[in-house]
Amino acid sequence: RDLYQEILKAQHQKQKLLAILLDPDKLTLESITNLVSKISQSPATHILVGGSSFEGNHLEELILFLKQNSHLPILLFPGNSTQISAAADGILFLQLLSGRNSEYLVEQQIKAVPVLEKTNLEIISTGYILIESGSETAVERVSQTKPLDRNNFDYVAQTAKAGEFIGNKLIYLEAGSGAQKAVPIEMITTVAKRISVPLIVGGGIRSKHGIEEAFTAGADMVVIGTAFENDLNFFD
Ligand code: 1GP
Repeated sequence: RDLYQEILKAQHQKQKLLAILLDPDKLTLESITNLVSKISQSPATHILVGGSSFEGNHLEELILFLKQNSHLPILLFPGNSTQISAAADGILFLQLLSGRNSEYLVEQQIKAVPVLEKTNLEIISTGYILIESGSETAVERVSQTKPLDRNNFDYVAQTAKAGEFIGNKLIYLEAGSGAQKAVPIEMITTVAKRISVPLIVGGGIRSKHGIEEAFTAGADMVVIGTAFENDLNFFD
């Protein structure tokens, strides 16, 4: 299975992708049975696993359980190099393009290499761009970086394009988990027009309308975390 080729194929066929983000920090292994059956009934096409702060405690168990009970591909969405498990299918190998902290531009990536070399994870280079969203988010706090101005569409699009030129295979526009305001729709349109690699959008999207708007604007994949965490019936 080649997850990136599947994403590209979906992009070309204009089939929109929906990822549910599970943060191991906020989940107990007891709650997960119910959660997995809800995910199976939902329109989700991917499961992302990760968070900004956890230290990878029950990551492996969580992923093994998900693998046994769901057919959806599982992509790691790591906050740092400790959040890697060989049990997943692939990893969004993130580079925080909006920030100027070398730790998240290259240091964590170097630390991850010896771990990744022992796995068969599909590694998908992803330019990760944090957008200002109303108040400080966990990504901002943990990475100690400033998000990009939510009104400067052109600079954000230029940053995304630089990621593509560097070799990022995906671009992820992130408002931050639980963000007050999601990524502006017009920004999604501007970035989607400028880049040719698939575009992921997430953070602060709380309604079906919000998901549809992001798709219409040009997002290839939308990520939903908090809305599903708070209401397991969100996708009903
Ligand atoms: C966070 O983009 C994801 O990295 C999802 O955000 O929790 O706000 O849905 P939410």
